Amino acid sequence: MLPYFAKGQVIKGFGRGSRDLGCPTANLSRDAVEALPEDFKTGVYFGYASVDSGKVYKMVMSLGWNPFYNNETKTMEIHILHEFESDFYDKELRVAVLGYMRQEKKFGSVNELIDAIKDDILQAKNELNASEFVIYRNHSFFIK
Ligand code: ADP
Ligand code: RBF
Ligand code: MG
Repeated sequence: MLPYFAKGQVIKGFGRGSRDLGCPTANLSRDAVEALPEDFKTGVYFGYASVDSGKVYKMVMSLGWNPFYNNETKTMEIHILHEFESDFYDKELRVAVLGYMRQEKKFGSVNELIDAIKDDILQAKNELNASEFVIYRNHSFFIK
């Protein structure tokens, strides 16, 4: 199943990523979620992403129903490991999904979720330095 390449528009969610978790996640449009193979596992992944064919950055992705919040729809949410100057709603987001880290969990408190996300980011940063993954930064998928 991996690597998996996806692209779609960035849509509006509930605004919880930045507000509650201190971790903004760019939510991909429904067509991107529907294009996923049926047996594509929900959970937390790492890979690379670009906005509007700009620079390619490391990313972490959460795919699923956000059990902590009991979402009714499946979402594909990408946190890019880069500080952006402004929002990028409606822009085109491209992601190369390269590795699986864990299942989504229903944590007992928002702080446990925040700590888990911090660990995911550290793990992703490390894993993505491996040469087998670094090559994807220059993959033709990211070139307009
Ligand atoms: P929403 O629920 O609408 O997805 P979030 O609180 O999760 O709201 O914030 C996501 C938005 O923040 C993205 O759509 C994007 O426009 C913006 N954003 C800014 N920096 C980042 C980043 N590093 N990674 C992902 N999104 C970011
Ligand atoms: N939501 C969960 O309910 N359980 C999780 O284990 C979980 N892990 C996540 C890991 C990462 C790296 C990210 C970026 C998000 C994760 N989420 C998880 C999704 C989170 O609840 C969601 O991004 C916010 O609710 C904002 O939409
Ligand atoms: Mg979001």
